Amino acid sequence: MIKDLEQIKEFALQKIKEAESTDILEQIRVEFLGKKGKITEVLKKLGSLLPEERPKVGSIANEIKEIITNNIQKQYQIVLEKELQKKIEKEQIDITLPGRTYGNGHMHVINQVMNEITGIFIQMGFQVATGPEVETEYYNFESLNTPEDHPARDVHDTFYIKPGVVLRTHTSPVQMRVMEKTKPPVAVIVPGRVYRVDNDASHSPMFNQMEGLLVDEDVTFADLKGTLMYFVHKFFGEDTAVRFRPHYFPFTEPSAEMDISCTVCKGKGCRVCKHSGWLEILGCGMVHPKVFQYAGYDNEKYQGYAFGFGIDRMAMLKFAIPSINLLFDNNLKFLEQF
Ligand code: 2U9
Repeated sequence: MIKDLEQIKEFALQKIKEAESTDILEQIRVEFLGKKGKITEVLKKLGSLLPEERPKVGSIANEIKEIITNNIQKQYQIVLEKELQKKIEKEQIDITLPGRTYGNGHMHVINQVMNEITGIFIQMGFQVATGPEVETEYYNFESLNTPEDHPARDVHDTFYIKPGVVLRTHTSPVQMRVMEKTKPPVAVIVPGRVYRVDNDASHSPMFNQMEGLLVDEDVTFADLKGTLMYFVHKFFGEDTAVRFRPHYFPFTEPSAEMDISCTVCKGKGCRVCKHSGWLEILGCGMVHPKVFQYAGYDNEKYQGYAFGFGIDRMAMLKFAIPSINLLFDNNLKFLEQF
């Protein structure tokens, strides 16, 4: 029996030495020291021995139990250390890997263009003015010499909030408000959102406009031409040609529209300029005497010029953007190009 016990011990120690995980060590403990374990099985046979042999065999068995227990504990520590090491290696973070980068946002192309245009006029001495987008019919139409029966005042062209109150159809009411509060000389530009009942590839019900107004003594149409030509050459390039065509606006007299040589074909003729070589970019004129009367200005003493254009249209022409909707869809693939 002692021989059996010695063999079991050797066998157990060998297995413990080879064990590579804490799970296996637990299995070994059960296999040798458990209730149905190998040592227990031997001890069960103790009764078949002579009474004088029992204490000796019993004490050897206990000794072996202790040796196995100690060895399992020692190996347990070694294996645990190794397992921990493996886990650390597996979970190691490579701090030299480049981090995740997040693209920087940037200004919307409309704001970029708005700032560039504003900058050009500020350089020339204009001040920036803003005003409400919900306006009275008086400031939006009447004070600008646009009579009640004018087609622009129709519900098919203007969004009415309630009788007498509209979403402004141009930024002109701001200039009227500025004139009411300020004595000439006045030189303002007014950027802002405007609203019209209109929706197709080149029209959106909301768009961004920039208007300008200059009032002083001895102001002529030549000043207007010079200012607008300076602006166009700065914004579209020095080689841009301009031409003025007579037009009609209720708030200016005389009035004109200004064209520039096509930004795509440089005037040769293409699809964008409908083979004319020219692109219409703005409207302008000398402030109508009646508008000065509404503002309380002496229309004998003062003259003024005014102009207006769509900022979205300017951006479309500068960057050859085919549809105004692209500017408002917020598609990042489109916007990231600017
Ligand atoms: C006051 C007096 C006169 C502003 C002007 C235009 C001509 C014009 C349109 C062009 C395309 C706007 O974006 S658009 O639809 N504007 O053609 N605007 S003169 O004249 C004024 C404004 C205010 C007190």
